[in-house]
Amino acid sequence: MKILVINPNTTGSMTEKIGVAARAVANPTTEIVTLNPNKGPVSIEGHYDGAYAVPGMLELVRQGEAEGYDGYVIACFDDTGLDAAREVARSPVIGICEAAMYTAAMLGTSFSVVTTLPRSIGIIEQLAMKYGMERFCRKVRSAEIPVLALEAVGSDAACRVRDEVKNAIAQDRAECILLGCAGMTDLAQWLSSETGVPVIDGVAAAVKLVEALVGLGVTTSKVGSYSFPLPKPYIGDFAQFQPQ
Ligand code: 5HY
Repeated sequence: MKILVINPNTTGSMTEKIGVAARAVANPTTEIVTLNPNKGPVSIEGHYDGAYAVPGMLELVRQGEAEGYDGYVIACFDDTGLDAAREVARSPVIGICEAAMYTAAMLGTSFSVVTTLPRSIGIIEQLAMKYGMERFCRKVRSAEIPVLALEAVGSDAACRVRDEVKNAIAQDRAECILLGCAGMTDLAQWLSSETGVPVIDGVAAAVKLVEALVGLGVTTSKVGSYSFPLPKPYIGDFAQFQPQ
């Protein structure tokens, strides 16, 4: 099978890191392709960035459908544009936040999330409610680091994430920890061994869940919420995105 893993921001080093994590867990027969849009924010820190990441991300999903991809991962912990992507795709589309939450809910009775900036906390709390995970989610915490600090060699970002993970275990009674940013994907194994607690990386979890859905032979339902977009004119610069 062929899975397209999309980093919706436009930072290539993060896309490469995501690709390494995805290929590390993929089956040998699964081809992983990682892409990011050539337009949009270099990082997604809040709703406005997220909104302007969606057009470029959707363009990649539409191209993926034309090229016959079997499934998609949206590798941003805000699950940016997930529902819209499911409208344009028939193949399964999984966001890394939902993948991490569903996975953690099968490993313990509670989890906490450690994300980057405080402004992302509310977005992830809303996703927990959207996915029916509020009874598992103890707390969404911030390591108080910009997303791109995770790309800076020698930064203390990883240590700040580790410290907040330890706080979550000690203070929230969290039985699992979710890494609340795709840029943290390379920290999961280290933090799991440091803490003795399952630390879930949404990128890896999403890849395995896409493989599972493809293996089941199931695709996104196109009879309701995720029906293909209705053909209509889009005016101005967005004419290129209008549904056919
Ligand atoms: C992400 N931002 O996974 C999100 C998470 C965050 O550019 N990639 C981003 O920290 O808001």
